Amino acid sequence: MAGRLKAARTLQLAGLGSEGYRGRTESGERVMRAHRSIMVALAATLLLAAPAAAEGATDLLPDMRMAKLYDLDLETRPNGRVRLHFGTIGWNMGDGPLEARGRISDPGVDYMSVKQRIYDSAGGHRDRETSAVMFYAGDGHDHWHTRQFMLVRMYVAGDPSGDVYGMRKLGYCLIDARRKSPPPPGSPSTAQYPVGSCGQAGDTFVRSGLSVGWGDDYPPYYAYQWMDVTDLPAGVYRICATVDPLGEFLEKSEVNNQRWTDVRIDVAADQVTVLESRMGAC
Ligand SMILES: [Ca+2]
Ligand SMILES: [Ca+2]
Repeated sequence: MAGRLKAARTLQLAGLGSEGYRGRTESGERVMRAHRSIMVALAATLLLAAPAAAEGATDLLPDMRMAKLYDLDLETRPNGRVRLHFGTIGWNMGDGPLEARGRISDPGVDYMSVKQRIYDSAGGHRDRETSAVMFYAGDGHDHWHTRQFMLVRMYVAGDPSGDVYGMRKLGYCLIDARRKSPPPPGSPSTAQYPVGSCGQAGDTFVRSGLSVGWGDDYPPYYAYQWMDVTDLPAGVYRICATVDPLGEFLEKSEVNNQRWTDVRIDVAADQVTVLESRMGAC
């Protein structure tokens, strides 16, 4: 594992990034800058008046769930700090895609406001405003991310209100990186939100998402897929992972977004052991 981590990190340092090139824009999205404020106001009005779905049609909602954290491992850095690495995947197991459409609505800001596009059974769709935002990161993940799409916290097992020993708010690009096996009904066999969906610097519109049965996979060697455990006393800890922790995206079920993983960590012995992992409230 250590060798793989090292090799992967070298790639990141070389500027290649772990996720590679992602640079797609939607044609025609750059036009009418001068009319944007008017367009935004008009869109808001239309949204208020928009029906939930065409008559007789039902929403095909996404349903995010946390996969098991994978490849947990300790890494000692050259400066002596110790990191607990982990891989995360959020699956969409719903009836329709989770589609996040980011747009810079004001030339004066450096983030994108995000709308969720919800498709329906009649072949239509509607867009709903969200409080989510996308930000651009050039840390080897050179594309736009939906901020805090996943939250990972670690505390002493059995003491959820006690001290937090590690926390990550993970921004996600949201692409069809991996298909669940076996896939659920309605899962497209090819990625509908491919590498490149998360755009590049300078883009003003991004259409990213997760198809049914697909997940965006953030392996343990990606940026921020670790917590500093240098001074952590040996013991059993619970890692609580939540997808869409702020409830920004509408889903078929909002109560299945958490998974807990109990791990025994002994930094001095260079050991981390997964004891149990289950989907459910932490
Ligand atoms: Ca869910
Ligand atoms: Ca949600």
